[in-house]
Amino acid sequence: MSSTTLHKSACNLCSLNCGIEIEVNPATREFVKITGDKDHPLSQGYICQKATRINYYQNHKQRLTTPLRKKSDGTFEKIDWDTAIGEIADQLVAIRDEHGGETIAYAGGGGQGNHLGGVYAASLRAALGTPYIYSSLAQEKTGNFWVHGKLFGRQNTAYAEPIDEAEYVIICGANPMQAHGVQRARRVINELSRDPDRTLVVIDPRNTDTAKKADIFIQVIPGRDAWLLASMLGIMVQEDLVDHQFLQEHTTGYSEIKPFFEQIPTKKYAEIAGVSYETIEKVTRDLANAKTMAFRSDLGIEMSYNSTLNAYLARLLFLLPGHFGRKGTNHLSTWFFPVLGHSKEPEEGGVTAQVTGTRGIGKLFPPNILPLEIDNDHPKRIRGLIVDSANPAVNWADIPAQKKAYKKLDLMVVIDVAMTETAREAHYVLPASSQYEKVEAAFFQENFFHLRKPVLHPLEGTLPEPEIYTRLLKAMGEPVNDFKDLEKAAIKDQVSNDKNNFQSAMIQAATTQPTIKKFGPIALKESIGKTLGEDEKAAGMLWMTAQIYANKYPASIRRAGFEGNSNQLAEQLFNTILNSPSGVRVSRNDYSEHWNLVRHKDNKINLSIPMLLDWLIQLPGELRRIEELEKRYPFNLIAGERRAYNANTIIRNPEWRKKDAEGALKVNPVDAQKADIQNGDTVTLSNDNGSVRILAIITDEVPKGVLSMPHGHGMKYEDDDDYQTVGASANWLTSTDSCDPLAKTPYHKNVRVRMEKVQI
Ligand SMILES: Nc1nc2c(c(=O)[nH]1)N[C@H]1C(S)=C(S)[C@@H](COP(=O)(O)OP(=O)(O)OC[C@H]3O[C@@H](n4cnc5c(=O)[nH]c(N)nc54)[C@H](O)[C@@H]3O)O[C@H]1N2
Ligand SMILES: Nc1nc2c(c(=O)[nH]1)N[C@H]1C(S)=C(S)[C@@H](COP(=O)(O)OP(=O)(O)OC[C@H]3O[C@@H](n4cnc5c(=O)[nH]c(N)nc54)[C@H](O)[C@@H]3O)O[C@H]1N2
Ligand code: SF4
Ligand SMILES: [Mo]
Repeated sequence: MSSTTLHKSACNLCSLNCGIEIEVNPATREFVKITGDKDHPLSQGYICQKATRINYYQNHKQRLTTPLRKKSDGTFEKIDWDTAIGEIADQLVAIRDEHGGETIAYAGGGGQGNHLGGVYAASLRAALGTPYIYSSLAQEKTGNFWVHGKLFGRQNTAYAEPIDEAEYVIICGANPMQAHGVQRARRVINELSRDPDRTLVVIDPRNTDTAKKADIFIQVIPGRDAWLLASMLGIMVQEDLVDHQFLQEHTTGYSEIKPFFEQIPTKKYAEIAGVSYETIEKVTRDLANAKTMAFRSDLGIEMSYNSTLNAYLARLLFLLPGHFGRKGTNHLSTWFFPVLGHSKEPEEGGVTAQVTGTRGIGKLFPPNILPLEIDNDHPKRIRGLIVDSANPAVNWADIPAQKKAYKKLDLMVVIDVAMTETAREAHYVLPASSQYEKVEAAFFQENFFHLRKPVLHPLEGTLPEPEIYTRLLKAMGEPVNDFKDLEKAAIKDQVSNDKNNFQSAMIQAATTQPTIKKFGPIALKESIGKTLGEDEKAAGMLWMTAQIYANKYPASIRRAGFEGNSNQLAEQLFNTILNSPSGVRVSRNDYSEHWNLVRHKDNKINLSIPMLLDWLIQLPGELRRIEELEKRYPFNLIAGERRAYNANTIIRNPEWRKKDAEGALKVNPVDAQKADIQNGDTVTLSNDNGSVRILAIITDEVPKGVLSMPHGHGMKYEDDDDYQTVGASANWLTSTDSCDPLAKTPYHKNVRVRMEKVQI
């Protein structure tokens, strides 16, 4: 019997990144057993059923083990790394030099746990001279970020929703019992549900596992949240339930927004939203009077009609009664490892997309415009596309439009661990080492950072992304070799236990080597990184991250137990991170300092966003538009439900699912009866964009006229010689232009369709 080894890491299946312990058989590279890591400061041993199946991500038939190049007949041939890197670098340089770097775009950015590579990708983008990052985040959260930019002064303010600490909790358009989004979600929701002194309100069109735990379930009509939230704000303003002292101390603009909410016909709007007026009147009064109230929202209002307006109204709902910036309320925080930026508005000179003129938000561009930016004859259309850690050909809107657009590209490169649907569209495919074969990091949680050490050496033939980007830059002729002085200084520090040589060398390099800024991560990887060992050298860049954070937030770091001046704090942080296999709390909040995090000059929240107030008064017109659509198609498809066995498209082998293998469509009994559908029948969903076939299950969890299908299905998995598609991807039915006018986030929760039974 071969012996196994035990390693700490994090689950990569959702953004919580719970701590896990993996028992590995080094001989076979199999993950024999996965349990929760009790030492993880946040997850504390909690995992959900999905994490135990990570071996299906790590080991499967579609793992890539060699670079591939597409031949003229559309099939792929294996090529060696040097050839692949050399040819891709030449083609990138050729596109940049002939058409401009801005005609090359980067798509992806890490999914749920693959992030360190992104820093090195930034060096490649800098060398190419392109600001264009298309990201899955920009099909969900950018409306929120834009609103944060207006309210708090910066789009990239860290923002937290502590539903575990609040007395009154509203969950709107989120299903933490399945999708999590909240640490130890099932425990937190169960505790909330059981506690007679706390209240849980759930707003959802579907009677979800979370709704079943609620004290009050508000079953809104899909896509009508803007009317519901406006009605609640109307009640709040008209009954003067706002906290005037809070508004005076911490906000500006209440007098400007007040008239808009004084005019809301609250009863009519409740009726449009399909909810009981008495219920929302009670909820509004109670939330205003609660000692603490937290509000959690997610895709249910981000991927539906009026998405950016929803983000604004939802925030006013807790800001007006003063539930913000205290323990137990939503609040701002700090990022140790910032993944976002702040984009200026187009009229302030902010970068816009070349063809459609779309604004960037948080320095990201929305997937919904990507096909439009490629598939046209504009001189600045996208000609080169690098996709890393994303599978847009299944996950992003309008699969047919994407496939058509990709054909128009001069160069498409996909960097992935698996042969995905997107990889099949590419000219070159580069095999990455998995998230358990390289040093990686998890940091989406507040005040927290988890450096995940490799559990295995890279699978033969694969490379970690930091290495891929470094090689590409070298092959492009960029000066990324020139860091010997830094390396010497780092080694000197390591040997002498003195930490000053490296810092002085970095200061020196900053003045003498102008490229250090562009290639900083590589410089750190190749110097201080080398002292960490070959498999972990990519973590070298965290040295700089720690310096910047310590410089900005020394008091927050000290509250987490670190000591000394900002240099000492940075060194301690860096070393503690390197030596904490279960992750580290890097800082702690003190609410007395909270308002410094609001980035407007007066440190006050700016409540008035004229563009969204205009939108608010145009809701009646929006209703007419929706009603027209509803006439054309009888059903509202919620296209992308999170269930027990889906995890975006991170796990490809369908055998990982213990149930719901096909990802069935949920149909209300009345609708099923009308269309003569029995449990297990196959139905066709169709609209102008396309059609899919899907298995139906009948349940009153969805109301009449509403269908729900899961996200994360419809992948092709190799089965002997056959490629099987298991379940359907909703994105055959979604269109690029069915999206929010401002943030361009898709209306995936409001896909209008017809449903027919497939006659056999
Ligand atoms: N099991 C599992 N967990 C996951 C993922 C996964 O693939 N599988 N993916 C992860 C990712 S990337 C994300 S972004 C999160 C998303 O996490 P969530 O947003 O919590 O999950 P969803 O199921 O997409 O949608 C949330 C809820 O919105 C409701 N909804 C639909 N339409 C409307 C509407 O018009 N109004 C309101 N108020 N609600 C509506 C749905 O019924 C659903 O219950 O989940 C993460 N967690
Ligand atoms: N209709 C509809 N569409 C949706 C949604 C919906 O609700 N409805 N949800 C949307 C949401 S919220 C999201 S976040 C997106 C998710 O869509 P994507 O951003 O495409 O995310 P994943 O499916 O997680 O794809 C991650 C890819 O990264 C690869 N990968 C995993 N580990 C590594 C690694 O270490 N290195 C590299 N290079 N690659 C790796 C995986 O093999 C996979 O191909 O889907 C969106 N699409
Ligand atoms: S909640 Fe998310 S991170 Fe935690 S175990 Fe489940 S899928 Fe993994
Ligand atoms: Mo997501």
